Amino acid sequence: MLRKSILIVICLIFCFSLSAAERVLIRIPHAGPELYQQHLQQNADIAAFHAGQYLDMVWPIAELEELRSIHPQLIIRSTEAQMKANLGTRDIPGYRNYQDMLDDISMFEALYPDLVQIEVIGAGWGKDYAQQGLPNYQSFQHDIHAIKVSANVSEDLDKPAFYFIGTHHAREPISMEVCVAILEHLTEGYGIDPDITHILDSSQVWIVPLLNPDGHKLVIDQTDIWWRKNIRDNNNNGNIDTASWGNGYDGVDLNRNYSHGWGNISASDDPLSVTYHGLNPFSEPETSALKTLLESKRFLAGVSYHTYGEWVLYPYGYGHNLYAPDVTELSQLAINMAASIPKVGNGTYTPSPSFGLYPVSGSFDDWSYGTRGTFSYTIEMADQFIPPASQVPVIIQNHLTAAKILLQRKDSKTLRGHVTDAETGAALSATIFVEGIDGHYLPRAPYVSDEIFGAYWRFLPVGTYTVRISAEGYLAQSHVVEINSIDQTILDVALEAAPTINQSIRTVDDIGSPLANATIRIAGHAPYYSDDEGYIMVMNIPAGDYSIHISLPGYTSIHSNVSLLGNELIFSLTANPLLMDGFELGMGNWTSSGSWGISNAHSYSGLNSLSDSPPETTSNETFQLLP
Ligand code: 0X9
Ligand code: ZN
Repeated sequence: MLRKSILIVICLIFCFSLSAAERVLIRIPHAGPELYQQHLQQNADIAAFHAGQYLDMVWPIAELEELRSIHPQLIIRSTEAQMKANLGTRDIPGYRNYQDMLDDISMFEALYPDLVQIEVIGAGWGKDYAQQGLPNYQSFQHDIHAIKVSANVSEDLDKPAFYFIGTHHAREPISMEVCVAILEHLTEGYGIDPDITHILDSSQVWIVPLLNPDGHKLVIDQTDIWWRKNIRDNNNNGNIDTASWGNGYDGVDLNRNYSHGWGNISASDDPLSVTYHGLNPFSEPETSALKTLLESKRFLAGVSYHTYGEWVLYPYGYGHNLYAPDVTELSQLAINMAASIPKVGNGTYTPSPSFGLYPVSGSFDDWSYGTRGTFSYTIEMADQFIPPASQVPVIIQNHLTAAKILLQRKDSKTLRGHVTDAETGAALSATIFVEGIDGHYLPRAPYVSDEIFGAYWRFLPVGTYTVRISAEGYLAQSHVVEINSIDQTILDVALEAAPTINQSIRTVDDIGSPLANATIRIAGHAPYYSDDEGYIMVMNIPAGDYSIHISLPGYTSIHSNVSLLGNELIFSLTANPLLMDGFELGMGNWTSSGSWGISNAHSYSGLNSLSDSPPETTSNETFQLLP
């Protein structure tokens, strides 16, 4: 009895200390994909999902009982008060604010000037608005910093690049802490630990610890502990509208603002939503700053840190079942990294394609892999958004091995080399096409050697491959290479300038009759039009590989990569069908004679087909009308 009344008192204290408008993090145990889909469609703030294990959501307290009546097993994982307490103070190791972060990275730059260089790559909206004189943004004047870590850091040497990014999402501040820990680990280990020494001698590591400094301030200052987005002033009222616990009218979800698949699944066009994708891809200063950095050099691999769920995710994730062209090695590296990171409870992190968590569109990882070819990972750290400050040192320490596994990936199962002009030795930007991996049905940018050094890198599974190296104006070369698990395979290629040729191209129809007035587009040339005999003649073009597009109204266009070597090329175009009819809606398009009619006994597609004696029962009496 006594115990019961104590429980009631505790419960009352607990309940009254929560305001009705407040949100809590709830967990529905054993949730399946249907429940997840249902809440996704209702635009719920989904925090984490492991199919069959749990669905975690940020939920308004006012609507908690309603949800509990449907899911009595529901539990509250953390309250706002707990999350605030978790942030701790800097007296014990805890969460840094913007200034702490800046002081610390500047300290490493001062301590290790040959290894560390800080660059400002952009600023959040806060700085822009403050400079416009808006009073509410004066304490939000934040730059975005990128830290280059490499031996002889001030020189632009021929070293492949890697990245580690923190805080796309404001309420995930440990993602900044892990980035600073990587900086600390690499700098302190250089010259002492042979693995780290080798990493910094042979590569450049770029760390962007705080991509979303404005949003991060809202969380660290406890203005809105659930804030996820940046602080774009969506309603132009000069105020930071965070009043509704993460769902404020302002802000863009930076991890929905990239161009790859932008604006589709799990991204909202409602500015109020926590997953608002912004006005257009790269509408935000944070995402466009990162884009500029990542396009400035070849990044081989990198991690974008988030919380939570204890996952190592790899592309693609903009739809279900999208297995990327490099899936074998993308997943193998994820498996290796995941196995090295202990969970807060038992076991190690779970490797998965990103869609295995849930598909999202416009994300950073898909853009980085899809348009740059970078092996890009999302690591969902920890088992809650803001783990207690006292746990932070252990959790971030647990991620250092995985970071080094990523950085060491280039030392084995890798094809690399330089492409140069055979005569002058100048570096060439050439395409490195690996048969059996490239030309996949899911697009991914081609791997290209860089203009300054002519260097290229490919992570490949162990095996034998035919590799084709091509550059406009040069004769392409094919080479067979062996990739092994011990070290790198080096293939340096000197391309010969292609002789100029006259190339004749002919366009015909399916039965070989000439097609006049077809448009032939060759990359880098003005369009050509075929003559009455179906011919075009391209004069004085360097022999080599070209992308060609041929079109003619009424015919299906052709887009293909071809070698132009001087011998005549013939393209046959297939006429578009005048009418396609699956007979699903009856015989309205046709006049029949005799016993012709519709049968549903067999069909090419759909339910129906045309038959000379319906209803048919055996297949040889029914035929399909193909276009
Ligand atoms: O939804 C996200 O942006 C990430 N999860 S989080 O809880 N930290 O917000 C997951 C992104 C995974 N990437 C893709 N599915 N492409
Ligand atoms: Zn996140």
